[in-house]
Amino acid sequence: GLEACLFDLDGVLVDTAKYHFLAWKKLANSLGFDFSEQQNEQLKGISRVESLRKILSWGGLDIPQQRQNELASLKNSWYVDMIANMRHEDLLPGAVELLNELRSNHVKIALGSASKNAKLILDNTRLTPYFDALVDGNIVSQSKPDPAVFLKGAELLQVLPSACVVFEDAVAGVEAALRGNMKTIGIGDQRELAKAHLVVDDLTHIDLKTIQNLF
Ligand code: B16
Ligand code: MG
Repeated sequence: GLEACLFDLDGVLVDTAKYHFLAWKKLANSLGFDFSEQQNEQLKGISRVESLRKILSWGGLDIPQQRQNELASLKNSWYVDMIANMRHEDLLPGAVELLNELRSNHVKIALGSASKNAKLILDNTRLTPYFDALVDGNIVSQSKPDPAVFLKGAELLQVLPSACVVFEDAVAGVEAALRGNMKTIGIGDQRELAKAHLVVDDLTHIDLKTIQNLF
């Protein structure tokens, strides 16, 4: 049965996916090209360096590693400016209600995010106290769809992967959860996230009962 819930951050608990998109778009535009919202789906859940590599390939640009590092830092500085004023009120609908219900029912909770900015966002939105374990891009370098970020979370919580449910908005994240032998709930578009065990628009559609029914 259910023992733990593992949450992705961007696009599941907080609405930061739009800021990643805006910052990457600004970078691409500064390099003389653009990319679509459809292409942006492929960047969700993917690490910063991997994202940049994909974007540069879309623009047909071959850029030396040193310059790539500078571009990644530049994008991050824009992104950090955009999230600097995030508050508790910026959490996605249903997030706090679900976290409260899980805590009062003693379901363990971990974060499984690719982001190196995760701690900053959790602190600004006052979510940190909900988590029994935090796994982010500073701890795990393998990018989703590699399951490492979620397997590490299960390990820290001392639960089996098969007793975990992963909440994800990214195709790569759903794939990572499945490869880790975990149940997964997709947040977003049904067609995009078809491989998930269940897909909903947002966390208001989820309570403990819905999660337990997956087992
Ligand atoms: P950063 P998640 C991911 O977070 C984002 O979905 C992805 O768009 C981003 O590139 C990645 O974090 C790295 O973020 O640049 O802040 O280290 O969805 O896994 O919580
Ligand atoms: Mg995400």
